[in-house]
Amino acid sequence: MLTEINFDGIVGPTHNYAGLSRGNIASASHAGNVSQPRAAALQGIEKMRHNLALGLPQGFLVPLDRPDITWLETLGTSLEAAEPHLRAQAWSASSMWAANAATVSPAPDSGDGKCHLTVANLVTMPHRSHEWQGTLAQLRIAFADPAFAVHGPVPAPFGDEGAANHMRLCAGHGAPGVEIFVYGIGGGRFPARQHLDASKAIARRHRLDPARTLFLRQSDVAIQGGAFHNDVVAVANEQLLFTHQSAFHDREAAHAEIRAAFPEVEIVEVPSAAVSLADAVKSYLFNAQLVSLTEGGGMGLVLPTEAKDTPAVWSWLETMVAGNGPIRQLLPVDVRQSMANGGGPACLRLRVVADPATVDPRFLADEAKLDRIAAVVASHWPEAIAPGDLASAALVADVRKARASLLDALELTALL
Ligand code: SUG
Repeated sequence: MLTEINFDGIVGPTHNYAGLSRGNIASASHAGNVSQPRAAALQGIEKMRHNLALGLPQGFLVPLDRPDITWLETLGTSLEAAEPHLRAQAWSASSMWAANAATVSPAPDSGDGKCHLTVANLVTMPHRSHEWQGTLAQLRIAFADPAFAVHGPVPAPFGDEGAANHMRLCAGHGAPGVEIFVYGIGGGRFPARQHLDASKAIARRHRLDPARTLFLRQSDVAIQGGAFHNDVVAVANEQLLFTHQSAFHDREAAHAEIRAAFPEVEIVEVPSAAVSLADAVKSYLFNAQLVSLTEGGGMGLVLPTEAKDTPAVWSWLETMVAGNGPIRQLLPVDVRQSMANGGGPACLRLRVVADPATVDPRFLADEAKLDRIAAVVASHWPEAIAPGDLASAALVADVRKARASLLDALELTALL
């Protein structure tokens, strides 16, 4: 049976705050702070447990090999000799944000009846531009079954940031959907990371029906306000689109296109007058996992605790759930370590609609496996990383050993 599985990126042992993402306000404002990789990974594991307890199928992707010496070698340098900005770019644990791992088109949407995945090239940000190789290696193992078609990246220079700029509307996860690609146009102070040509290439490769595929422009106001990905200002699930008023370039035209392609859509829009764009970005209200609860429970919003701490946001949400709308439950989770680098609950997961029996079981989670992962994290992940530590050879040895222990525990040493 086709069902939605959330694959969370396990936070890697090199998680640190180097302020690498221009246009990502949280990343810039926490630059130079001391990170807590162990706490970060444990927060992510608790989120997975939380979602399992809701009855939601859960999978994961493992951290990449960082610091990425191979990448530094291609730049003619090494960990010891690299300039500090390149060294930090080699160390980043940014693959934790699995919403940027790939774009996924479920089988019912595709002309060949396969679930298609295109690994994201992430070319806009140097520290993320060398993620795709390690991510693709995992996707090829996890989704090796003929039910899937796994594609390499769209070539540069067409920037692609994966599912973070992609939404799907459907009557049910296993039914044919309308896929919405949201792209940006550059030119402002902050970069637009998703190119229209990349989105169109993915739609062609995934054999999507043009009548059920939309390309909508993200508003410049949103990008310049810190929404470096569309999933910072909008999220969809089944027939529901939950969006901020300033998400799209031409709001009326965008809503009209969506309604024409998918007349059953319900658009829940948060007006700027109730929640400013700044509060939406700060609280990551829209970077929630909008999930279908079991047994006619309606939908739930798995939100960062920051949403609760932002008065305008929380009062709007409380009023909304008290009404008769599709979202019935507000479910805050603590992912503060990730949030400080601009990654909320939805950034940490990649949604794949598939039959779990077709997924390599090594990438699927249950409580017992999460216990095993948590035990490795508790004994091997560094407690703290300060900016100066990135030059430490001892720390490099520690984080390599930490990752190897995890891969060993998960029987994924092929990824070493
Ligand atoms: O690409 N942060 C990530 C956050 C990605 C969030 N994902 C989604 N919205 N789906 C980014 O900006 C910060 C890294 C640093 O500064 O060290 C970073 O890469």
